Amino acid sequence: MTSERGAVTEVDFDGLVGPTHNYGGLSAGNVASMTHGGQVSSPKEAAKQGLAKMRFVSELGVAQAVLPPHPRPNVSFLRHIGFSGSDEAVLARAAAEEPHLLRLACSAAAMWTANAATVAPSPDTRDGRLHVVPANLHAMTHRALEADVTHAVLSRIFQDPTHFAVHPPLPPMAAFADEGAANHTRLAVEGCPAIHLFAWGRSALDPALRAPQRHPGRQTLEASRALVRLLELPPDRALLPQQHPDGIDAGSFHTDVLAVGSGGVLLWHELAFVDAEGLCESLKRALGDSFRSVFATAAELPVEDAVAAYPFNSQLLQTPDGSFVVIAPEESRRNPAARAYLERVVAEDVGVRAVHFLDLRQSMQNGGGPACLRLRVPMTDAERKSVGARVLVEASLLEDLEGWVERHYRDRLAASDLADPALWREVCTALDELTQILRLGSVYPFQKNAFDGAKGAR
Ligand code: SUG
Repeated sequence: MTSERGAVTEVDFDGLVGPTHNYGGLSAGNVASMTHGGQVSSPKEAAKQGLAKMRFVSELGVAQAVLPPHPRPNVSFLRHIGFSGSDEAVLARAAAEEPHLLRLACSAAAMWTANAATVAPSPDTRDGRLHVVPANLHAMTHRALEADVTHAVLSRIFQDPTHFAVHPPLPPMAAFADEGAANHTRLAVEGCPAIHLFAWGRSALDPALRAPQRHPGRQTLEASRALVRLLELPPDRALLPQQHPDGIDAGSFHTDVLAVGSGGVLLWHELAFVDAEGLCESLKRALGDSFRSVFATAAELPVEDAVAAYPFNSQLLQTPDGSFVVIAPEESRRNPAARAYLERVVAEDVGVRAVHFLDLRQSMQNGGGPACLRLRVPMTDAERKSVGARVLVEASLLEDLEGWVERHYRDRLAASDLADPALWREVCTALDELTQILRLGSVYPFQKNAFDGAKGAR
């Protein structure tokens, strides 16, 4: 099955922040998550900040789309691990006996859709289709719970087999731990085939390769190799650099904490990858003189500042006039070294004309900046037309989503609220309504299986 190979335009699929957004302190190696664990969150503010970013991006003329939150608390998971009775009893028992497990089951981490999947667009693949591999997120328990619903949602959106192939996630095994597009960068310039970077933090099978010491290397080399095969990419258009172990140990749990690339431009920190010089040479060979990069040394931008302020966790967006803009978190404006680096990006002749700083504090406090909140899907016009749900953002959809958040979200959420059965009922009502707004059909277990329903007292 081959679709016509046409020009692609990037569509940014942002995760809509879920009604249980909270600070669970769940992600070892993610400095912000570890620092803010236990604090009171505001799901409503978080969702509004995310929607404001979507509005800003679509007003720049960049194609924007949305992916829905997952049902949380994950009552199915709690039942699977032995909590029984009515939904209320399941939540009460988990809260009393295993509060940490309840926090895992309540995480709204699916909002960071850079981790939803890895995508190869149709001009790059051998069969001319757009390929998607949902991430198994095996490295973190609260995130591994996302794979099934993500797979169901992406299969629904990209359901037309003439254009799309949605694969199952990689096997849920430590050797194939896959974090999705957060470790993947596609660089493409006029006149030569795109090149894909698949970065990894550790090898499951080759103990000789240096691994980080303090924090987990989430993505494996073996997973990255499997992705190249599944995405139908020619092996000579894929590079597999290692994430720098010192970068991971400093808090760069994903590549996108220290690097972002798009078109022919790469913004990166010296602790993003092992052998930065060798990688730069390979990219110049693959992309020619059109490849541009703005490299930050640790002397210019200490890694601690890069991890705290997230200047690389920016969106590098091509606007309709062909120039690029950077969407950076407000924290990067306040950090002098991060801000000076981004000013240098604009001053240098790499085609970036402006930096816009947005307030995403609720997400940032869990380690998720602008780049974490979006999955990039380069698509042809024909592919966009065949999307099987109302997820491409236009003004009326944004208004519908803003009204939906206003009606259903709480202003504040503390750890002690997570077992509140009313919260679970609110979530089911809200998400059921959302699937109608987005015309997604029944993608959630609680919609398919009365066993998990909000009403169900058994
Ligand atoms: O996997 N935080 C996410 C942040 C993901 C950021 N994504 C990218 N870099 N692309 C993570 O560590 C924290 C949840 C908590 O502690 O409540 C969390 O899962």
